[in-house]
Amino acid sequence: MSSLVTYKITGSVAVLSVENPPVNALSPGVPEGISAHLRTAAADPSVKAIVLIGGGRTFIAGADIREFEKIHAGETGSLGAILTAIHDLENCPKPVIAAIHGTAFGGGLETAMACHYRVAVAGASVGQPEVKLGIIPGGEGTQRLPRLAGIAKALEMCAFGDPVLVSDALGAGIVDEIVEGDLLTGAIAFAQRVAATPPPRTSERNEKLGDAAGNAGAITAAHDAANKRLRGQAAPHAAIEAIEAATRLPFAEGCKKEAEIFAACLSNDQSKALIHAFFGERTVAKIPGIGRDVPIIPIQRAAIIGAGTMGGGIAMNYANAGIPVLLKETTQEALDRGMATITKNYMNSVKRGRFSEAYARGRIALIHPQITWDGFDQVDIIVEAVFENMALKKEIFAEIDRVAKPGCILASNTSTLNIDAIASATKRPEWVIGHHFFSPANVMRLLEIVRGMATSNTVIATSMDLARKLRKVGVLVGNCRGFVGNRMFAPYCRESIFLVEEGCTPEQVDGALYRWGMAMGPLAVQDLAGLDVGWRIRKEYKQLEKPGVRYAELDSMLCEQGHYGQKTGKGFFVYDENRRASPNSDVVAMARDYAAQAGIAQRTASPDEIVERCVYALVNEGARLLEEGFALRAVDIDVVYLNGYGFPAWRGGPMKYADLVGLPKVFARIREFEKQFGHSWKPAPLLARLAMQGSSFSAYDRSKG
Ligand code: 3H9
Repeated sequence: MSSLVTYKITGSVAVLSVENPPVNALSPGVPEGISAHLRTAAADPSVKAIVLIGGGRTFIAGADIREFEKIHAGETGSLGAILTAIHDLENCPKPVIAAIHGTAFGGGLETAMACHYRVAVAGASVGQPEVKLGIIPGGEGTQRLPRLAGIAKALEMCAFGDPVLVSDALGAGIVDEIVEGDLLTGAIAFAQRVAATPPPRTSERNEKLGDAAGNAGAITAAHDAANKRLRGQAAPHAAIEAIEAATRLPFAEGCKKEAEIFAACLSNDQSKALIHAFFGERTVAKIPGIGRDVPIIPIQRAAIIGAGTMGGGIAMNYANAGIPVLLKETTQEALDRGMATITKNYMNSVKRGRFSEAYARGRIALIHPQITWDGFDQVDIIVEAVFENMALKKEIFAEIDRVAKPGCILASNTSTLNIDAIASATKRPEWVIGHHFFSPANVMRLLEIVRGMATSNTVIATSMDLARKLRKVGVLVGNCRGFVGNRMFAPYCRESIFLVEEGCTPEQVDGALYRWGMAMGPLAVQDLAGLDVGWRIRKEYKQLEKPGVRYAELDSMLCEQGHYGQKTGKGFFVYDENRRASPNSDVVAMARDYAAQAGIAQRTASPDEIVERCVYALVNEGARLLEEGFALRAVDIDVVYLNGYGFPAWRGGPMKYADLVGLPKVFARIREFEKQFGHSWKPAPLLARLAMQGSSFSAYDRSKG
């Protein structure tokens, strides 16, 4: 008998408990165990009813997503047993009660819906999150959920994948009762109450379905909402299609339709990309060589230096995590400005209904503004967030080295500067690390954690743990110019400007990438960040530019005319007072004149070429970072791009996207670009090697070469 599902009898009730930590996924052995124990219970005359519960912290959180990866890799997954268990549950002649705590997600909710009743504890949640993995419910959820909760609720849950709290699930009819106190005791009591009544089957309940004509409006509205909220994704529409089938087909035929759509989604690249993103977010937390035995410093108090846009946003992150934070500026005026922005941001969230006013005030009270170093000797971490100037940063680190207590982490929010050089201003470089937040720091999920030469394992492990507490995705990266994200972003931006210099309009360039799935086009992003940032850096490093190499000039030309992007109202686009963009015809004329003078041929590039030029520039630089060891794995690069740069998750991230296109194809195209555009397109040696071997970035392990 399966050890993944245990069997116990309490009085006249058989209790089946799924014991597959950490989340009781329906891995091979679990559905088989459920089916086997159901047979035992059905055959035992002393058993009058059955409870299905999850051991540990949750009910069943879904099918085992690793099985989908196996199917993607061409192996056979074991999903058939899940459907068998679902049928066995519903067809069981004795009432089966699902007892839910934690999460009943995906195949877990489908299992619960095949039971005859569902009871849950108050903190539990249910959901059909499959669309977040690029698939649809495949355990007949698209046919049972509308029968329990009605079409509108089923559309919302299956097309958008967000979890539903038990109180809401009770109102919707998904859950029959909320249990106060111990779940198992409550479930057994419920089972005893219903033991004598014939078990109701969800598949036979048609009263909430309505008909195709009556549901047409809701179906159309759901497609429209999916186009807006989940632009470019196929699975939400597929889920809507499966639910629509429930409105016009008998249950068994609806299930057949669901199976067809499920299989089509599973063979789609979008599911490969989204499953890669799901595991990627969890993989980046695992740092080779830093195990669970490395001690983590509890961060109870923090301090931030600099109350500008970044410093203020970082302070909000700490406050949101309940960590009191000192916020230091050099003048009272700058401090007041910083605190006013923080207060405004919190009050905007109150207006939008995200926080209550009391909650926002409580968070603001955790931020202590000051112009002195008072209390800096008490904190567990100091984060420097002043503007990018090495001399200033060194001065600050020398000072915090003097004031900080031993064992305090000294972090810099630098986005480009050398962490080792900053650490050299202290006598404790092992305590120095980069914490590169992304703007707006209270919104963007990415935190690049930059390891210096001397940074200790404890400081790294604490930073990774802290990232999670701050609700960020922490990615450990090496110390090179621009680290992972910005080093790759430079060639991406370069190509977008080259394309304009060659005759594309900014609307064509940004439009192609936006339609491809990027959250914003690259030129609009540069306008938002401020064109002057790159212009100033470029002037500082002018002496490093190589003769005979083409550099993007149009952004510098705009800056020389005082056009820095959104902040001056003009850049690659023109901005009105509401920051709405419209075309800047001067750019096209400027590009034409510059191209004539620099001998750059004018041509039109197709949307495909625009995407290839920009995205393959990311891939080529990513391959270099990977080979040089500045990124631990290809997936770390993907997670950086998915969480910090608006790269569409359903394309997997730049490296996964290249794997899905096929590295030989990407390599061949980059060689063509090299012939056409020269030196900047020299293929990364790792890309060339993996393409020749027919391998992939995902399979690459630097330690094995
Ligand atoms: C489905 O059900 C399709 C059906 O319709 C088809 C039927 C035929 N499988 O997130 P955590 C791992 S599709 C395998 O850190 P938390 C996770 O990788 C599925 N592994 O914990 C991690 O491993 P590691 C629908 C899974 O407490 C560990 O468990 N269900 C699965 O922050 C802990 O995870 C979903 O999409 C899984 N299903 O959050 C639910 N789930 O320690 C996906 C987790 O090695 N899961 N793992 O890094 C979640 O949303 C969250 O994990 C959950 C817990 C909220 C459950």
